[in-house]
Amino acid sequence: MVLLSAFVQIPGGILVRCGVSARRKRVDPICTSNFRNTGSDLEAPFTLDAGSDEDYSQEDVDSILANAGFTVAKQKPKKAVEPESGKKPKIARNRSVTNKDIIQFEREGHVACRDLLLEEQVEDLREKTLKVFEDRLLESYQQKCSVLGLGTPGTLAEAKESLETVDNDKIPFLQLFNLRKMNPSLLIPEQLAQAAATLLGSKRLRVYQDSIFVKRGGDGPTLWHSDLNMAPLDTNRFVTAWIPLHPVTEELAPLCFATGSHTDFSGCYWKGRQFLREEDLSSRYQVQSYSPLKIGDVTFHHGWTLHGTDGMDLTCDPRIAWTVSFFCEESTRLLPERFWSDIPTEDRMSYQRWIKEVKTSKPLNHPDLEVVFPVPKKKMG
Ligand SMILES: O=C(O)CCC(=O)C(=O)O
Ligand SMILES: [Fe+2]
Repeated sequence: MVLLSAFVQIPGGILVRCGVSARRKRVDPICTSNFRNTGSDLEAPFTLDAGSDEDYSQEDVDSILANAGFTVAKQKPKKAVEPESGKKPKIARNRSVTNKDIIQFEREGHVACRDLLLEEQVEDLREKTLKVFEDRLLESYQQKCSVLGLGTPGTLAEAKESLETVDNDKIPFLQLFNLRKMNPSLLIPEQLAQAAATLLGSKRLRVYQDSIFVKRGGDGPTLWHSDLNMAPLDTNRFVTAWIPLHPVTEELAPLCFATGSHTDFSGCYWKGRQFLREEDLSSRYQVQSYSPLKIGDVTFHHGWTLHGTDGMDLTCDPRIAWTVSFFCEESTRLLPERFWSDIPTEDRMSYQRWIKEVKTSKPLNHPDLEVVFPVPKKKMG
């Protein structure tokens, strides 16, 4: 299949960017919200399938569009990325985000991209993230103690002793932030950044944080929450990729999503933002997980989507996931008075460094929040 893109004019004089499948002779409009968000600049991220075995000219594309009743607009489409003949594409790509994925993400606030990553990529991520996690175990325990109001213990033994005073059910997982900063060879896979940019309809994307979640046998549920509720960002354009580092079945606490909650403005008035955390949400939302998930599958949830998990049975092996959260570059830092008062503190260890160094209401161009899309040369996996 060859995918190219072109701008076409639909009745009313509106320009829409379309994906054109020359072999299948099909034209699919790219999500119109991308078009709206980018205003008069119609460039939007669009994945081109690099594994083509046939070459189609612009004339072919134009004639497909004309047959489909469209008028081809003057803007030139981006050139399709073709691998050099006889060579494999540099980044092995199992699949990329489809228009259906984009629409599902916009409507439901979550989507699973099966086989987005290659098995060897996930194995590499597992090895590197677990090594950092083991080396920094104390930090992870300190974060947990601090979130639970138990201060900052100086040793692992002290931390474990403190946590023993807390009901297991109140400890959802061990977590460590920004492992990519602790091991520079831990790279964000290109497919991930590309997929996130496509889902958000963003031309430039930064990383908010990466994080490992180690949910051990006997750990309690991950309470309902939305990631943006904990992030000091002024934005609606934020997405988290959840990457299981091994196959995840229903017993291993897959992430569950409250469908449509990212656009449910009245949800906060229903039970109150904090009270929602332990609520059974099934009377208001369709709650969905994507289990079983296999290695290479990735789920994406919007920054405002409510999500959580069940607790883990005592006999279960740890369930381990690595996550990367991305936001569109035009987002700004929230004013302290709008943020600090009643916001859960889970992410504080993650942002405490850069938050002091960026001005409120200004673009977040801090080196800790690096640009990952467009994909920088050399820096990604
Ligand atoms: O893995 C978990 O239990 C929680 C993950 C989560 O909250 C997230 O990815 O945003
Ligand atoms: Fe989350």
